[in-house]
Amino acid sequence: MTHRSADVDAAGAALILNYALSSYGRGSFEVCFPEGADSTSRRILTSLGFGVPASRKCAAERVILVDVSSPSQVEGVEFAECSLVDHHAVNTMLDRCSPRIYDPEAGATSALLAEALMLTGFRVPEDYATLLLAGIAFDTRFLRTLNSRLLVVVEWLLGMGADFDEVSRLLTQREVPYAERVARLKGLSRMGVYSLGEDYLMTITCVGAYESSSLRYAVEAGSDVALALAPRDEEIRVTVRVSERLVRALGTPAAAELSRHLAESLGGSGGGHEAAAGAAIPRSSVGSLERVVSEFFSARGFKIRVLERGRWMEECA
Ligand SMILES: [Mn+2]
Repeated sequence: MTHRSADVDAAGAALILNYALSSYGRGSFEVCFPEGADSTSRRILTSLGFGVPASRKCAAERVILVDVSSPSQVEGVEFAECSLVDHHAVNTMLDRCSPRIYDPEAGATSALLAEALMLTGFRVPEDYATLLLAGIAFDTRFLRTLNSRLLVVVEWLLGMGADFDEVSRLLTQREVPYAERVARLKGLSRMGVYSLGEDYLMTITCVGAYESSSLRYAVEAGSDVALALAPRDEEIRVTVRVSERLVRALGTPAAAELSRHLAESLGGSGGGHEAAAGAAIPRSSVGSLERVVSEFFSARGFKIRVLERGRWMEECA
């Protein structure tokens, strides 16, 4: 049994444990996910051809808790005895369950179980190997906390046929709603591009909605300052992002200051954080926006040049 809303690590660990125990042919095992699986694990389980256990009441005489670190994660689950497999740094179930496979250094419960199977000479089928690798990748944020022990486990899983390309694809893919994709693409196609001094770039665009989503792409594409304008009745909502390097170079909360400057110069309100902020300005002031942004950066020693005017101004006028 996993914790509530099983994540990929919990789901992978529970399914492989069930597979391994059932393979020994003794006893009867069943996997239960209290409150089902979360959306990422549902997607991964389905794509890899595993069924997604339905959300239901979990109850048994004896349970093996997998990736569970506290009683609140299994609230409502009925059991008399428990065993435990887990890797959380803090686990308040340790006294309660026996036997335990517990190792806070393991990186993921999937890694802990894969390692145990590897050391016993067990072989796992390809789809299970991929699922375990997905659990490991999920909990270690794509192996950012890699060490030689984990690398050996990953190598073993790859040897069993785990498909890392598939894991990356499944873990990074998010279902993006149609309207959000339209907003991002319109944002890109209308974008104006400006140079700020020698080494920095600014972009301005106009979208109907999903400003943050568009801005993420503007920043990822190289904007140090990115503005997304969205018309709302008589107002324009301006959302501002400033790259980490420019925040560092300026040494001041640049996004918030720019937003405040826009509001003060154009008549509106604005504020926020160093790298993310926003303002609302009158719709009639769109024609002055370029000039006001220019003033702001000139005052900080940056000369602005137009590299590509784009169509944001017409679209947001
Ligand atoms: Mn975990």
